[in-house]
Amino acid sequence: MGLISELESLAGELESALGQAVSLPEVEELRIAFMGRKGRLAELMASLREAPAEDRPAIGQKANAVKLAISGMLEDRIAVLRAQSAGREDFFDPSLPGRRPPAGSLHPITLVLNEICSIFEGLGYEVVSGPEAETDFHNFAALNFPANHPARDMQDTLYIADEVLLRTHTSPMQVRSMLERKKPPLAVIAPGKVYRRDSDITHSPMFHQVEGLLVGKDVSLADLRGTLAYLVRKLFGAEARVRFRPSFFPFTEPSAEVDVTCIICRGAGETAGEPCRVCKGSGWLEILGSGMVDPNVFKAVGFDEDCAGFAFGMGVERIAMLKYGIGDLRLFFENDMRLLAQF
Ligand code: 2U9
Repeated sequence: MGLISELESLAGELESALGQAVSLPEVEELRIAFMGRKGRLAELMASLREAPAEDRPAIGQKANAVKLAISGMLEDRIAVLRAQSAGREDFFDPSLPGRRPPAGSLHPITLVLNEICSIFEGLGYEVVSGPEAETDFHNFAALNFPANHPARDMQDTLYIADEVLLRTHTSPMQVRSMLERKKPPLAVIAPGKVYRRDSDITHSPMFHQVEGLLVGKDVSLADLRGTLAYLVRKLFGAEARVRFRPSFFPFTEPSAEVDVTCIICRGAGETAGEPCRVCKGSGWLEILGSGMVDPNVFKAVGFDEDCAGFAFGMGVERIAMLKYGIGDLRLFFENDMRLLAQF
């Protein structure tokens, strides 16, 4: 580009930069950048020496005109900004760009809840939600908890009245779904808040669960295993494997705790020759409880004795800690922007 056209485009550049400048310091910065001793104009003038002698007068003339034009533009902008800041609160410049409000984001627990729900929606499950204050029947009795079961104790459960409590799991929603549906088949997923009389570094009095229930004919433990293997591969990646360990819950028989291959050491049990710190060297992490629905549960909701079903439940905070590498449960409840802004 010739010097003349470079000089011409300088004025245009400053004009658009000034349009963005909303404060006097910004205008001053532009003045220095364009008209300062080492500014854009000075730079162009310095190369005047290299121009052919016969072109120099024309270039010099152009340079003077541009200098005049850009100092005029700077002065005009300064005058506008001064008028604005001189207490004229009614001053409104419709050409100024709007200020973008900071965008929020979803809480990591919500992200994991949504992800698990959509995995099961893809399998045809219906997402159900309902009351957090529940009756003893929906939370305990229908789920085959005996009258003297320790979980029913005031020490473990938050009671509102004699027979009314804050649900200790989302299972009452599956009880409600079965009562509403009256007969199989049924496949529901119940996400939500649950409450327990528990509070220390690794327990919060409120936390989140996702539970699932599938009831039909000839539903087997193999269906449960396949479903949970599918879930962990969606959640943790195609390499993730599951392992079942025998366990006990009042509402399932048989019952199993489910482990996934450690997401840090991928099941090896060690990283760089040291025992893996996340799985403590075992190569496995516990993430779920599950089992075949106990016939007593079907009896309580009036389902035929010959139906069969599986159920499972998981703590969402635990899954989110593993998935995002969050080491402390309390971080989920403190609403510290330094954590939340990362999602
Ligand atoms: C009905 C029948 C059966 C839901 C199940 C578990 C196993 C389980 C825990 C995981 C970690 C709770 O958040 S946690 O502490 N859950 O181990 N839950 S089977 O079984 C049901 C639910 C409803 C009608």
